[in-house]
Amino acid sequence: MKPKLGSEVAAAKRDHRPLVALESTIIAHGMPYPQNLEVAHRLQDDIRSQGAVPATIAVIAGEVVVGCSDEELKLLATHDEVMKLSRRDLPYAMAFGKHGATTVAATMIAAKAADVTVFATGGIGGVHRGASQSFDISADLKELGRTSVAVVCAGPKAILDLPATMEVLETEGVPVIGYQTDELPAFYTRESGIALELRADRPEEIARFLRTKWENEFEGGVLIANPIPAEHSFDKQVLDAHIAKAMDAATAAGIEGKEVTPYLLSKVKELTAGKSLEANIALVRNNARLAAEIAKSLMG
Ligand code: PSU
Ligand code: MN
Repeated sequence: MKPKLGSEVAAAKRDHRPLVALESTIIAHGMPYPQNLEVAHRLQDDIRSQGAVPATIAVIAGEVVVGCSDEELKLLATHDEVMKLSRRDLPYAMAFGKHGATTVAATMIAAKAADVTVFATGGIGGVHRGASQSFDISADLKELGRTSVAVVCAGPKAILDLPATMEVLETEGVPVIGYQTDELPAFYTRESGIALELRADRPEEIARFLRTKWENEFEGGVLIANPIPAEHSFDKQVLDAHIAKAMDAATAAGIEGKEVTPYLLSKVKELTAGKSLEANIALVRNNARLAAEIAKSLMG
């Protein structure tokens, strides 16, 4: 795959400046308009103000773009026919000239193709609760197993089966590094009750780990788990109750497959009177800043 580079990204590559990839599913399917467009811009600015260069990734009219322009962001945020693209969907969108927002899996593929190895997102997909019946396991996990990109996230969302998600990551050989924490964060909460064995307290330590991993031919991704800032964190019990309700609603409405994640997200937002969206924005921005620091460290 040969992605089209946005002008800022192309210039950054020429000047050997640090780059941070951003996904677009969060824009097209993860948040409502107009917040989604505002957030898309704010994340790019957060990365720039840390001295790195943002590369938002999507498919526009069949072309894989690394470094979306303002017009392309606007299209993703407002157009009503934007596909949600994971690994399996990417070549379809390319073949038929579709617009598509990239999930964590597809963003990793395009980022790697453009030699961008640090990527910031909100939460990754994982093993859904009830997966032993539904087989609903996000392609993000397999992608992390094979594609050498560091993904900075706030942990898998508690709508997922977290212990099962950790097991699959282990099977796939994906290191999960807690940033300044010994516990897996769970997106809206800083705690999950799941201990992490790998921890780093500074961006430089993460950069050192990535260099060691990839220079020694341990191909595959790394998950950096960066807890939501404390002032935005939800109480775990309260959140668990909302999630249980959202899942009941999803079952009652017969929601399946790739619709599940967006549905649960919007339901939780309703149940928390919008507070979950604010938290979502705060944690992605926090991840963008950390990713920029890691990318800078990797250059040095
Ligand atoms: N988590 C969020 N917001 C999102 C997603 C996850 O908080 O928008 C998106 C990401 O793009 C992730 C995708 O890669 O959902 C996973 O979808 P699925 O479970 O269908 O693989
Ligand atoms: Mn799924």
